[in-house]
Amino acid sequence: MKPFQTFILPISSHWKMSFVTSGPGKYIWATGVVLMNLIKLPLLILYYLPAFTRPDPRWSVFQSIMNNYMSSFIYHTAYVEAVTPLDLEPGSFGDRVVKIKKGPDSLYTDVARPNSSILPTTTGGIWFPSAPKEISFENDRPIILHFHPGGYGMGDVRTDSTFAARNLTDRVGSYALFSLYRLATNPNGGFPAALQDGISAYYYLLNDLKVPATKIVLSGDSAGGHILICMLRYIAAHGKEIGLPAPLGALLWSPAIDMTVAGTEPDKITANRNYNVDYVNSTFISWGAKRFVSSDPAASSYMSSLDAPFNSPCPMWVFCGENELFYDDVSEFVEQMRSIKDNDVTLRVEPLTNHDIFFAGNFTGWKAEAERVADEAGAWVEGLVAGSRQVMGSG
Ligand SMILES: *[C@@H]1O[C@H](CO)[C@@H](O)[C@H](O)[C@H]1NC(C)=O
Ligand SMILES: *[C@@H]1O[C@H](CO)[C@@H](O)[C@H](O)[C@H]1NC(C)=O
Ligand SMILES: *[C@@H]1O[C@H](CO)[C@@H](O)[C@H](O)[C@H]1NC(C)=O
Ligand SMILES: CC(=O)N[C@H]1CO[C@H](CO)[C@@H](O)[C@@H]1O
Repeated sequence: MKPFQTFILPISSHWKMSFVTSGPGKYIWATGVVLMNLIKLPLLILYYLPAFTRPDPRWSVFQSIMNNYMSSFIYHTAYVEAVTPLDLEPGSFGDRVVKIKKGPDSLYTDVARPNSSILPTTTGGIWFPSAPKEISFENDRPIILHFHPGGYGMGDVRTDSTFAARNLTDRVGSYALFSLYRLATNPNGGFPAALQDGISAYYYLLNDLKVPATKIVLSGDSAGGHILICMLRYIAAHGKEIGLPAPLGALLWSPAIDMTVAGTEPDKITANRNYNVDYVNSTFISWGAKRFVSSDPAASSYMSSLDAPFNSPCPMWVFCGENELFYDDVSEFVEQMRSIKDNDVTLRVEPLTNHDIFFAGNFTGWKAEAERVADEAGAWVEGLVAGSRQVMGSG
């Protein structure tokens, strides 16, 4: 049940296109949405007091309300098609923002090959908790390259990544570089733009900063997890030929598995058994997916990994919440990946939680759970580090 969410004016789509998705209309709209959310707060509190009205009766009133707000927020962002431009200016982040140039042409082959509209370009990243002055490996904690969520439609790292980043760098690695990859909602941002940017960022760590691949953990949540799966598939297929080595490991937090048009069409999303307990709205998913998908038949396994498992270049740790819209896809993906010889895939499921608590848990009422899960990811990475130390010691 998603009560009080349709504080939407009954407007024609023509009016919407001309007013809401551009110019000052967007701000007027946003102000209206904030006001409506304030007004509905007392109603929501009353509504959720009896447990049976909550999305999941085991949730608290607070979790139910925050879920409602989160749902409303991402729905309205998608509704007004709020574009997040690629911002490479340092701003208040100073030297923590780095520009990342494209690598040599030979890095971008097969599905990542440039065409006249989508080609490797300068993008960037933001360091957490600070810019590394010099890369050293005290306590052997690896460097993390992370891809943020947002359905390929939104997410700017600056305003929304503190919780995830702090927990990544405090519990899992030493420094984390959050990629500022091209979003599909920007011009020429469809596939393979984000894959090209992921390749460039990984190459930047290896080549410009001279970080050994065995000291790099790749990480991504939601759509960022989708980018990461594309990268692993790409490294598996072409790494040897183009000189991109396997990283130490990969962390996939609530990854989006299927970004095809069929997989993200509204009927399929609303029919999902977890639709009513997740804040992810079909309008939001189709917004990014429609702009992201490529019609190139060679790229079909990159659009969705279902029924297209591959030999992962490194061990994978996969997290998903029991109440997630993506839960069934993630379980199936893990099972299929495990069916490939030598793949090492760990799955961690958290009861009750819905989408991407690693990113949103501080807001949606799952902070303690998110921190515990980050701890476990840290222990898993420690295990990999100890394993690689043993191999080096014995070699
Ligand atoms: C998405 O959310 C909006 C606003 O909450 C709601 O009006 C719409 O029905 C939702 N979409 C679906 C398919 O449930
Ligand atoms: C986490 O949430 C609290 C309020 O619940 C807020 O004060 C704090 O700024 C949030 N922290 C981050 C990093 O988002
Ligand atoms: C470039 O490639 C993308 C992805 O395959 C495709 O959608 C787009 O139409 C191509 N553009 C041109 C001009 O060929
Ligand atoms: C251990 C740790 O760093 N936990 C942090 C996770 O992120 C939140 C928000 O920044 C912090 O309050 C926690 O301390």
